Amino acid sequence: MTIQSIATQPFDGQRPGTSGLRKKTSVFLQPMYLENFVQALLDVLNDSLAGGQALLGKTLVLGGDGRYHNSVAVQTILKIAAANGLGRILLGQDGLLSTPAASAVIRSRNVFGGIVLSASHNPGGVEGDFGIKYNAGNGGPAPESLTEAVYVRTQAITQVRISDAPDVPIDQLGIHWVERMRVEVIDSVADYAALMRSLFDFGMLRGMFAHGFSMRLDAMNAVGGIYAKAILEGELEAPHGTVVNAVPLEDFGGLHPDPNPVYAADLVAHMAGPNAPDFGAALDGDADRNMILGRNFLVTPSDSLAVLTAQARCIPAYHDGLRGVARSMPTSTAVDRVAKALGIDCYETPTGWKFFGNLLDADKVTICGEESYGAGSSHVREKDGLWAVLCWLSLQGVTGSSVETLVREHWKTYGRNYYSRHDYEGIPTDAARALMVALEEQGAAQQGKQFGPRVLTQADNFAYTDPVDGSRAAGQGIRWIFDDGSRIVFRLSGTGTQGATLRVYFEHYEADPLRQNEPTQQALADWIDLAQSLGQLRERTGMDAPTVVT
Ligand code: G16
Repeated sequence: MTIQSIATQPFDGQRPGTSGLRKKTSVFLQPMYLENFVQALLDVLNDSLAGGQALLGKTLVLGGDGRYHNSVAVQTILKIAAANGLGRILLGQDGLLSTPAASAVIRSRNVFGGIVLSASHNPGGVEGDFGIKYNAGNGGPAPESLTEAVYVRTQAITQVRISDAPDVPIDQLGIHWVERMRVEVIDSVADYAALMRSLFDFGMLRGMFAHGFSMRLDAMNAVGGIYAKAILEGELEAPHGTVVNAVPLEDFGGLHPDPNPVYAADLVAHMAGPNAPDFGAALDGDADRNMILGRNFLVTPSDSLAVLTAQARCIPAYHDGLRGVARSMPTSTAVDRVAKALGIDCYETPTGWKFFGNLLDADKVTICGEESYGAGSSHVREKDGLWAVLCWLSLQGVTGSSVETLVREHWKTYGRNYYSRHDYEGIPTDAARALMVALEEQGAAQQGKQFGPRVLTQADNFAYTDPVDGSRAAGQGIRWIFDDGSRIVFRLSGTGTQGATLRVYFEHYEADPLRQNEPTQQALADWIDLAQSLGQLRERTGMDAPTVVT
């Protein structure tokens, strides 16, 4: 075994987006592409302490969502890590760790940080996407200051240090070695399952299934299957078959592992059918996203966050109440009303889980959530799909109410925030940038004007100052806010890998219980028309209609 220095040249565009570096798999398959990025990351981490030896002897967690190239990438990273002086790697068995489980392992074992291989909800396979992200010692996504430093480093890289050691048998639990670096292959589920046991009343949940409660969890052939099987069918003794699409596959069996009504259409249909179970849920590629359904009833992520906040005391971990809550800017303001009623703070952050990290670390918030099917709490520093499922299971167990009843009762108490997101995918990048400039100008020009029964009172581009460290993030999405509190928000996705995706978010508040039962698109029709006419979306995107509506 020897450590080699291999000459390399920078690749363009290795700048991490909303959540790590995500590209087409074919891009990652280029010789040295992954190697360059990992070396740049380790260089930056090394330099983070004076003397430039920060990583010497340190431990990193490593694992991924099991998509195509996962196991090859794991071996490459082990060899680069060993050549760069790491002391130990905690590797999920078979190279598997969900994003929340990686966060849990980093925290429970108190290690330096971790590398997660995932392109999240994006499709996998040779034709699909691949990704890599770094999580810091708090278990959360690296802050932008670090990812930006890594990007800068990728643009100046000249060599990669790598061992020529043989591959590690990553399927075998226990201790292996690469050079002088110890590789501990750990059970991918154990730390995470122990954490869930500490948060929820597993005895009560087990009792629900023993008394015939039925559910279907669609793991979408992704890594969440191993966690859902072990916890739901294993520990909670839900009937065999409760978890479907439970075996992680390299191409997710051709599914697009994004838990929303469009890509989890099978589950939605099943929940509307004659044999629908009491409760339905789906997870995404790396199991940090979730979708919640009742019988023939879909819960929007924004409502899910609001209901969880209102009912958190049903769950043992939150019996004593919440410190505060946070949501990303495009997420509906439903949770704001709950926070107000509870007398706790509610923070509005830019899109991206990394923005919740400081608030959680400073104990300012306990629960966070996003419109993009993400929710989580202070138990880790990532969103956590199965945690959200266990929360909803607990709510149903403690209250004896169905998902639909819980949501309808919530609307009666707090009002309903009708909410929808329209995506326009695959817009040429330059056209998308020009569109955003035009939308910002248009908003400014129309501010103060009347549109039907309402006035556009505020039009701006969202900027955020972190209340903990004072860091600032500008240009985080264009907001058109009306005098009745309704909003249209425009932003470009930070997770796509092809062209640009425009996301348009619509929100309208309805306090009157008699007007809370309209179909969502109908209830939002005024705003959808306005976005079209003022924003000239058809002309500017070249598309007659959004490609995805959720
Ligand atoms: C990532 C981030 C989320 C964020 C989402 C938004 O999710 O972790 O915090 O809400 O991206 O994506 P976009 O920029 O495309 O709207 P994930 O699940 O892809 O890691």
